Amino acid sequence: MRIGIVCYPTFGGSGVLATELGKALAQKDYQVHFITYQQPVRLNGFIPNIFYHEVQVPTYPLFDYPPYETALASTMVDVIKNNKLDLLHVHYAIPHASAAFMAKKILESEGIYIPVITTLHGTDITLVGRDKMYAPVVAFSINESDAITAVSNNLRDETYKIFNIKKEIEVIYNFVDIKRFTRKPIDAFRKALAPNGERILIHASNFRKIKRVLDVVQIFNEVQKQIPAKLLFVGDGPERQTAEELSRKLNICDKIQFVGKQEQMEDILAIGDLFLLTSEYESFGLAALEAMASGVPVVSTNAGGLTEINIHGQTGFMADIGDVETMSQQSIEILTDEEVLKTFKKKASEHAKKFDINHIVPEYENLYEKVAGKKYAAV
Ligand code: GMT
Repeated sequence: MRIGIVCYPTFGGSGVLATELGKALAQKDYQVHFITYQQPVRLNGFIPNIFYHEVQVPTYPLFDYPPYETALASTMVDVIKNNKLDLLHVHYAIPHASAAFMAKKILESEGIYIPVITTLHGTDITLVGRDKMYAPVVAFSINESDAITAVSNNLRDETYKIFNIKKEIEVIYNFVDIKRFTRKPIDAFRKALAPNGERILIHASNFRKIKRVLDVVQIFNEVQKQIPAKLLFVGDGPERQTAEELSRKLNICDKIQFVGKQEQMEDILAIGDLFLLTSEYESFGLAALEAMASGVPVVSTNAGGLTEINIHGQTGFMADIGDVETMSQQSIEILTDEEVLKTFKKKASEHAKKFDINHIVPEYENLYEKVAGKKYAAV
């Protein structure tokens, strides 16, 4: 089967998920065509069965805002026609679902039928998508998709609450490649960061406001008062500077490292003892799942779909959004005793197996069969 995948090529979870899905499909002999404005971050090197088509957006002095969506729809049309794609799978509704609708209609006028699957990832619904400047287009193009998936039950329910969606939304959870994330810790790396055997806490995100990274700094501040510890901040974004300022103000900046955007998350997580995710909302929390797969327990908020992956008291703990005090106590509870920590680590990695790539990718394959089946029936 020939599949077009459209996603954001950056470090965000939706792009990561779409890229890992494409790579897994290519290994199973699907022909996968990525259509994005930049090479997706986890798509490096030559991979058989994978093709990358860059969306070029011509500029013109008249354009204050270059029309990316138009260029994307035109590229979709070109790639679908010239590579005889069987279906288009778009990740993140804005503007991918509406561009796909446009491409579908153009092709229809030429007698070509292309089914479209839209996967909803989170802020495309709960934050940006509900903005009244986007909402009508988002709702319309979701409804026009041939199949819709959401990455958690919470996101499915939120979508039904926010928009008038008339179709079924199938939940297909995010996944992780367990084999890849069960790395042995690199001793030299651990020693460089925590030379005296300190516990290592990790937070990874795009540092958007929704992640509440200042809560991470506050929690760490409380933890390091009780336990020798270091904090690793992975990623970059708008709130990084404020987080750095707070760590200087609290006089703990020698215990915190900001390492910026990193590709080898499996090596970083392998040296971790605890993952902190303090978000105001997470449709799923792929970063937390990758931590768990690496045997790192998670202290998180109980926001959105996090309750569907983090088991309170087993794989970590959860608390209300902004409840720094409880999350600090929970972190200390996990990190103080070696045996307790071991038990949490074991449970975290065991539970992550439920979301292994080998269980979840076949769910997408089944959906492809169903949707492409409709295509052949329509021809
Ligand atoms: O979390 C982000 O800011 C990135 C965002 C994205 O769209 O790339 O992540 C969303 O999709 C991920 C993959 O499905 C989910 O694991 C994240 O929970 C979700 N983020 C939010 O809902 C805030």
